[in-house]
Amino acid sequence: MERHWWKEAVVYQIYPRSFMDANGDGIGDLRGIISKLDYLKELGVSVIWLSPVYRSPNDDNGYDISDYQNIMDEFGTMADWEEMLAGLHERGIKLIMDLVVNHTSDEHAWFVESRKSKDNPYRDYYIWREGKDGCEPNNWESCFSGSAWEYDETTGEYFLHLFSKKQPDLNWENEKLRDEIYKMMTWWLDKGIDGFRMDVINFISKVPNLPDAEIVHPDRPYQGGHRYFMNGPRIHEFLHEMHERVLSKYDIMTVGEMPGVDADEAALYTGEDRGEVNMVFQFEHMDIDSGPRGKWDIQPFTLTDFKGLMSKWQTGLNGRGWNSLYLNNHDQPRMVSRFGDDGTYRVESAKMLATLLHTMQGTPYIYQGEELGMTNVQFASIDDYRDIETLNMYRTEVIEGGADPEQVMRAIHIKGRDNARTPMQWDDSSHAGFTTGTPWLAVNPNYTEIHAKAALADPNSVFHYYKRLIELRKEHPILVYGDYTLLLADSEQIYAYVRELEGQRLLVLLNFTAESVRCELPGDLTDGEKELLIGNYEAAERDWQGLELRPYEALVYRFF
Ligand code: TEU
Ligand code: CA
Repeated sequence: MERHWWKEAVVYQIYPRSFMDANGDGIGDLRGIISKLDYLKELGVSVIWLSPVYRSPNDDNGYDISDYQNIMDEFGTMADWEEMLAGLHERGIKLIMDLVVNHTSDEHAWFVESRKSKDNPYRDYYIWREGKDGCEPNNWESCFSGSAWEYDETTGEYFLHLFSKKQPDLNWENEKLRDEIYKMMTWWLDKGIDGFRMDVINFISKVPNLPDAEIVHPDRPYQGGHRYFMNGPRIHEFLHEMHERVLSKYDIMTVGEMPGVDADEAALYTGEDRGEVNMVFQFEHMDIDSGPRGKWDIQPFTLTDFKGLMSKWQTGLNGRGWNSLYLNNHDQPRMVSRFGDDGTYRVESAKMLATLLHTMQGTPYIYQGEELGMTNVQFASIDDYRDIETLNMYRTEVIEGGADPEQVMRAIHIKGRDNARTPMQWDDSSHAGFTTGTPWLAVNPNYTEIHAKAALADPNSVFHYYKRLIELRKEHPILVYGDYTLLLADSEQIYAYVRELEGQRLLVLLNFTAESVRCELPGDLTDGEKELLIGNYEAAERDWQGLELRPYEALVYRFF
């Protein structure tokens, strides 16, 4: 397997709106990030993925871009951005920017032109269709509820928006549009950035006649059209073209966010001889608790289900491509609340999950606050929420659909995206030291206990454990490149595996429960001479014949 810096990297995701507010308007900004560069350096991460900072009316917090080559007013200026980049590079940290090119804002100059008339030169930059019998051109549902089509009176046609109606989809069939995107990407790369995280990049190629989706939920007005736009007919061609024209000219890192991709498809996107992207950011393990009706249809899952999914990616992509390792981001609930225990064993389980992420094959991603063990939040009222996905769903289900508000709020508490977006908890002063003003989204009330200042001061904190994991990955290439073999596949309590590289061997043992669990390992593992690389409890003498793992215990051993 080829070695690359982006395989050995640990990425830290900044969601700028919620990271640090420098000017007291309640909104995180670039100068706030600049003030925390030493914190990032201290943690030891090698790459920052910065969620969008481009000009935007903020219908979807910057994922609706009205100008790709300017900075959002609330976040600061291009000079601030340049200072941030220089500050990162001085500290040996690379920067990858979010590239959102499946759609723009409806306030982007291209769309403003496009909607003016049917013969406008920009008309074909977007996906316009006539209605069908006075209704939408097809039955697709938007990812943010309702129809994926919006009627536009000026020309009497509909435009496609897979996300909000302020996020019209770009028409990648149009070569001129593709040229403009490549030019814009080159402009950013020439400013010195180190790569791109590509938003829903496997949605850009749609089946041209946009067929109706199968009716899977007859009780719903719209249906998921995924099979007609996920991994669509020209997707590999477009990505290869982008690689040839832009990406291949730079030593950069590219990660494609790709909902609905499986390991075989991922091998095509990331195969090293194919010239598309370096790694995928996939969702199979994020869908583990989603039922047939989607993410809000929350279902229980077992540890064996989870291990099965994770292992499928570990073995399925080994030597064929490259994966991202994550359990949360700005769209997902907090990992300690979802996969661990955010009560009694918050610290132990946050460290245990971190151990999993940093000891598998792939590139680990840390989402801001994860290194503190930040948790989900339960705001009492829908008025406390800001996320468009959550608000649209609530309106559709409760206000228009008559669903039980309590039940819907429960789902929001478990799955809502604002769980991840409450401001970073820096200290125990008001609003967690995030702002001197009123934060755009309230701080999680547990900030008095969970915050960076306390974590930095406590050698046993989640933060210092992450720091050690990041160092270990630099010291031991086996953590990055080693083969993975699952052990104890049927255990509902323990996640155990072996990593192997060039005659070296590591053993990882993770207790996913709040109880002590006895761990029966094969003889060659219990007998071999080994050293503890990292663990989330005080080191103790172990009886390997009847090994007991304490609640949420994590252990990583190296064999001699
Ligand atoms: O998310 C794409 C995506 O797959 C979402 O539908 C995701 O599954 C959903 O948010 C989970 O609830 C990307 C961005 O990460 C997200 O923040 C944007 O809202 C979206 O694209 C549109 O740009
Ligand atoms: Ca601000």
